[in-house]
Amino acid sequence: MGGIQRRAGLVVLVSSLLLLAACGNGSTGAANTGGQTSENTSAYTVGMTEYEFNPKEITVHAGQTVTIKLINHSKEQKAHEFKIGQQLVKGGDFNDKPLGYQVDFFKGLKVTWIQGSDVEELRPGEATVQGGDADALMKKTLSEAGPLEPGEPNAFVVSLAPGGTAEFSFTVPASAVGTWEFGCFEEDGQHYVQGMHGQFVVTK
Ligand SMILES: [Cu+2]
Repeated sequence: MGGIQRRAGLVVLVSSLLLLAACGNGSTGAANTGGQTSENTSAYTVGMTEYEFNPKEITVHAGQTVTIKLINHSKEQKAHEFKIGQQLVKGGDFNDKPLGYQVDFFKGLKVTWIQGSDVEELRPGEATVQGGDADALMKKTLSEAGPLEPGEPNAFVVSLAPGGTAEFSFTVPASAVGTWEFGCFEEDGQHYVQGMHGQFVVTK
């Protein structure tokens, strides 16, 4: 009898592990609006188009390892980018162009680069970005995209050509608890102005 109970326990354990594995791998669904969440990891697929992100709100927990997969679904052959921060910064002759955020969510974080295709720009800002072809992409960004625009805060940013994808992960620090924003500032901030931003909420 003890043997049967033990085996039943093992079956439950194996099933739970399989379930966890299935959750961790998520992010292939076309209509993915939420994260596949287990206790310490969550994965989000974030679609980018004119001029919005889908989903528009992401909620994560401090201590979680979060994987974000970006897909540029542009129908107008436009590049789109992804930044997370607080305190909008504007520039331009009339101080009316959103350029980014004063506070970069990724500052001091370690970002693991998993994969990317048709990546136009990968800037580390003040994050440490490692893995995959991150080094080559960052070098390419420096040589092709050049320095930041005047007044543009130095921040972690991924910009994708139409059809491009990028996948990266990071662990959310306890100090990040609060409400952040993610946004796209392409075309002198016009994408942001047209509504291309969303909420990134970090709970305890
Ligand atoms: Cu955009």
